[in-house]
Amino acid sequence: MGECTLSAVSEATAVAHPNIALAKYWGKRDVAGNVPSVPSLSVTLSGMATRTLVRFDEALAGDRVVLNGEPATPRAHARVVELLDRVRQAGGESRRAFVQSANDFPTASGLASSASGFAALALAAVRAVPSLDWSIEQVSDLARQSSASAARSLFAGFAELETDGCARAVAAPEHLDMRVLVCVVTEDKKPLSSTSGMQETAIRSPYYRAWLEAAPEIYASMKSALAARDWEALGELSERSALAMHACALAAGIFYVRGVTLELMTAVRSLRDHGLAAYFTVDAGPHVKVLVRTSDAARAKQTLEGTRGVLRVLETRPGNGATVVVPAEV
Ligand code: 2P0
Repeated sequence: MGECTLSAVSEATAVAHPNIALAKYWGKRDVAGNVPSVPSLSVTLSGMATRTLVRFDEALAGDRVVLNGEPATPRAHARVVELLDRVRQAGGESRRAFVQSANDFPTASGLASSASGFAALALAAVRAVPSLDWSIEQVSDLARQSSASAARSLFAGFAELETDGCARAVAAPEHLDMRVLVCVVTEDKKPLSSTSGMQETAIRSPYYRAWLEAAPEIYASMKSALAARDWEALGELSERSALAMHACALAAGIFYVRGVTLELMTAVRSLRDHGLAAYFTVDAGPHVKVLVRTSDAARAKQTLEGTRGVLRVLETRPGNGATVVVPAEV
């Protein structure tokens, strides 16, 4: 019997932040192993967070999962248990767990809640098993198996996820003077999960092959632009990646964008026409994330807030990776 089963209860709480892919991942090379077909490059954001407690407890007969104050749906419960089972298997752990997780932003809406959620869950679960002494790369690999984008949220600042499934940090948060204005346009959950959207795209989009060719080129150019701190190139490549991803999905009949999404994209272009170097990106949801320099943030925010259909604009910036917090901070 392992050391971890000696005590009745062991727990850890982790905080993780969403990350926004600037060079997008869309499509899986290995569906069962959840390995992406294309490399991606992201920025982890402070200003939005998931907080997750995992408590292994001898007294529990089964895993109990509470998400945002409610018992998890059967599907969410199953995804959490799958991750816990991997941790139990690796750590010789037999106890069931109580999991409590909450986001301070809308869930499953295209704001990368699965990225921060699975990053926080993976870190808390691993650190709650005393016999597991995993590196952050191992925790990232565990998170990736549940949600590929989550692999990137373990790392601070700019991170990448390669097609071998490995994620790593590329540049520190302070590498670039950047704000990300997250334009929230709905509190609703998205009608189609990213996982299903990707599968449908791969099967039905006549442009899927073109995406598989274009995405690695965009990623490689973006990595160079980031290294060179070339703001305009980074911004243009971010737009190109988002547009290529959405065009590819759209051709398969999958659209995450709404009217307000297009209005915001147009507003960003208009800001640029007026000399403000703002660039957009859009994930698997209708919200628009706008990249601006710090000195332009207030002006851009005002324009975006004034666009009809925008509920609010969150000002975020490149931030920390996932961390374990002491219970007093919870
Ligand atoms: C990304 N997205 O690179 C892309 C861009 C959304 C648009 O990864 O199937 O929750 O669990 O690996 O990671 C969102 O999908 O999907 C995502 P799975 P995930 O951030």
